[in-house]
Amino acid sequence: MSRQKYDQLMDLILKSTNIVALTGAGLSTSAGIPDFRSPKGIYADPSIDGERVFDINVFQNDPTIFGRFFTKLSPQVSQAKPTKGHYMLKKLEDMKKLTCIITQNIDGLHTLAGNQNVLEVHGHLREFVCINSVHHRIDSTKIKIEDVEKGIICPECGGYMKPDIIFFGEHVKDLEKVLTEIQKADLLLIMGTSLSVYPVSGLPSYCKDGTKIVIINQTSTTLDKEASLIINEDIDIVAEKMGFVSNIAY
Ligand code: CNA
Repeated sequence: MSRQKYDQLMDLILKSTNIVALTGAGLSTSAGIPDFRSPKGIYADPSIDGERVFDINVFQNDPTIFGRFFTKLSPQVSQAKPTKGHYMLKKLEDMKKLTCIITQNIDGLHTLAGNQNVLEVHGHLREFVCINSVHHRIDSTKIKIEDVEKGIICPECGGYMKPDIIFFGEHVKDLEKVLTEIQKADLLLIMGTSLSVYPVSGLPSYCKDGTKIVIINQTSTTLDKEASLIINEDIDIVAEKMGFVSNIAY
């Protein structure tokens, strides 16, 4: 990657006062959590039925398909630590440049890195919630992972419980706040997402006129034509080359 692209990125950052980051699974691959669509991603695993695993209607009838997937994913997430890419965003917040992170990730690593204003639009794994009522919740630490495969039963109503993440067919979280934040952005920093999941893929269209869009992603995305700058590179390398993570010990 030419140095010129990093200089362009720094220039855009320095000229901005309200950066909003829109992040996806690519930010956490170097932490050992696979993404969906890369060659080694979750959808490439033949033991996982990618079409049905996050389908809420399937889950209601048979929680074991998701349960088998979760049993694999959960240890990967609980052992993961924030990456250089996460710390780059923490640094931008400390510099009073970054005002919000809108993430599709469910791994909680932005918060672990110390960022304050994180909107987890696809939810998180910290709690299990009943499919019948959002008020029936259990702290995930109280759930034995080996029980998830056969289905966790809600102690209040007997329905199935799932982690508080969004399945296909459910509404994303915090949409109003997300739109407010994105409309304030003067720079939208898109990192580690193929932008192929709706409605997040449509969020950049809510930016006000003149908002710059930067994409840092290993492969092309559906929004490349709209971007002021595209860096097709490993996010951790970008974070290092930009000098944002020099003080982090790994
Ligand atoms: P995706 O469609 O798998 O896209 C990920 C993108 O990241 C791909 O375009 C990759 O090329 C790119 N990428 C992977 N590693 C790197 C890297 N090191 N540096 C730069 N780019 C990289 O995943 P999306 O996030 O776009 O899709 C949204 C889904 C994925 C959401 O529903 C998430 O909940 C879901 N997901 C989340 C996690 C997590 O929380 N860590 C893991 C897997 C899936």
